[in-house]
Amino acid sequence: MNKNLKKPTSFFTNIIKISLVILSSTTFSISASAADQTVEMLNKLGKENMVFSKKVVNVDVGDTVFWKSTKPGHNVEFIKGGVPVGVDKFRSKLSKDTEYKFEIPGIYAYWCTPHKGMGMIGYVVVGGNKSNLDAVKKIKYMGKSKKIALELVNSL
Ligand SMILES: [Cu+2]
Repeated sequence: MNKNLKKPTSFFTNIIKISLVILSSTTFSISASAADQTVEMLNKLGKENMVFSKKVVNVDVGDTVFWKSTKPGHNVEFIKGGVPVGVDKFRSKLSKDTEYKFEIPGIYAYWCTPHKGMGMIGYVVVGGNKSNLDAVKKIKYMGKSKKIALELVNSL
């Protein structure tokens, strides 16, 4: 009799063990996303007009960047040729919060579509990978963004 009872007991013990493993890995993945970043879309920051609150953001692979539409009229658009190979187009709606989960390492250059010639540009560096820096340096910026881009790219 007792021997027959042993099997179900160990079966349930194993389920508890497996559940604990799943629970602990879930906890780990929550803490691993602590490097997520939030960038605000602003009309003014100090002496600057039309800016992202952080122009350069460094994240790990798998992290998400959130862009907050603090002031309306802005968006986020990845610049053609300014993102790692294999990354799809990304252009968010005007005046809306948006987010992007970065899965491919490298530099991501982006701008706000209406203000791309007014210096409203930004960069996300994923996984510390700068292998596409030469391509990013070749981006043709307009107006006020030219000088700002040059300084930012040299600081990456
Ligand atoms: Cu803008």
